[in-house]
Amino acid sequence: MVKINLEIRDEKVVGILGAALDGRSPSIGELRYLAKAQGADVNFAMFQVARNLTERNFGKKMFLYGFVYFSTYCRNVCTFCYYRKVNANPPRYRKSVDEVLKAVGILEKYGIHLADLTMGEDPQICEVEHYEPILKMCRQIKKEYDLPVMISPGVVPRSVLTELGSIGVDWYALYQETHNRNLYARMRVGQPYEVRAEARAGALKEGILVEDGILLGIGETVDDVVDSVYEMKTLGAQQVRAMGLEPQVGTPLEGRSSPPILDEMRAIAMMRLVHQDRLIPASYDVDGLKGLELRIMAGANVVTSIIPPELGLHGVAQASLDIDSSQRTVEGITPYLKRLGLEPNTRLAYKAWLGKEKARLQRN
Ligand code: SAM
Ligand code: MD0
Ligand code: SF4
Repeated sequence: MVKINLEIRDEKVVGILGAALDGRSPSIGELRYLAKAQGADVNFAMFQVARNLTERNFGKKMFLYGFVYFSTYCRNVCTFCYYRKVNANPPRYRKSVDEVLKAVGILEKYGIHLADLTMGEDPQICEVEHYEPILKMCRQIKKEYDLPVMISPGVVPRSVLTELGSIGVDWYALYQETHNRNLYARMRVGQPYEVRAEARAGALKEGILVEDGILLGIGETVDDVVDSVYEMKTLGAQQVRAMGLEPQVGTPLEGRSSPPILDEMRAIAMMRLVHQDRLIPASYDVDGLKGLELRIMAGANVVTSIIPPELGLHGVAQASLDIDSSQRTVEGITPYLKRLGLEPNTRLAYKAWLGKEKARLQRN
């Protein structure tokens, strides 16, 4: 039994966290209890246990993901998103396959462990060119670079997932945002819940690893968060995330405030207790450097949304924060990791992790 001095008065919380430290994840009822337990002592204990589990599984090393938002056009009207079709504010651009290749080349030289290629559901790419540009860029990247690739293109037909799988694309990222169907319908307006959920299930069947995620600060209850933590487990997602809403100009949620960072930290810690050996990102894209350390201390083991400067690329929740000042780079964040006694992991270790997970997928 691992010993951590949990100075908390609530015996039930001590029992739940103690069991988690021994590798036994809380039951859904226990997680509900934990999610509602208040107090600085409970928070610190949760983060301490989550961090301990993270280091037991991944050591004092972080994986780093590069981010290439290659098309900001979108046919959807997600309530929270800056890039929703009807918003006149965001810059709209569509990078060519060559431009994406160049950006990935720069990220590769930085030493990132994975390139995340993301787009809005761009009608030109989806409907006019039938996803061919995505397939082409993935093929080229896999040919030119020895680099793991994640694709975040929104919902795509199964046939496209089959192609992506055969090209060797490693990950399909598609966030449900919430697993409460009513709340989902208000967030992803006009996008059927099942179609989105089935796209992830389809990707797993094609041998592609999957990331699911939730948004916080959109009107969810504590129970909704707990349900999501378990739904993501049921699906079998290899990477799970929680991001706080960044209210965007020109969207229906413009007047909201961001949820407290503590909510995000608690969600990350809860995910870590249940998804002990899965990947959990701390995104630069929510509030930049300042929140990165806190998210890591709550149990995250991947830094996402590293963006090469001067290529005119944008973030999702933070469209331009720190990009052209080169802070959103590996060099920019490494000193902050060092302050926590952490360092970047190696691409070899990342690939070994992917290999193990893919082999497990094939067995199932
Ligand atoms: N268009 C694709 C899609 O929606 O699946 C790919 C983009 S996806 C990676 C964008 C994600 O960023 C959303 O799923 C959401 O979780 C997150 N996001 C978008 N707008 C946000 C905001 N204003 N604040 C925080 N997170 C946001
Ligand atoms: C991030 N801006 O990691 C990215 C994005 C898409 N797969 C991820 C939300 O924060
Ligand atoms: Fe489009 Fe994705 Fe934004 Fe929704 S979240 S509006 S699908 S870019």
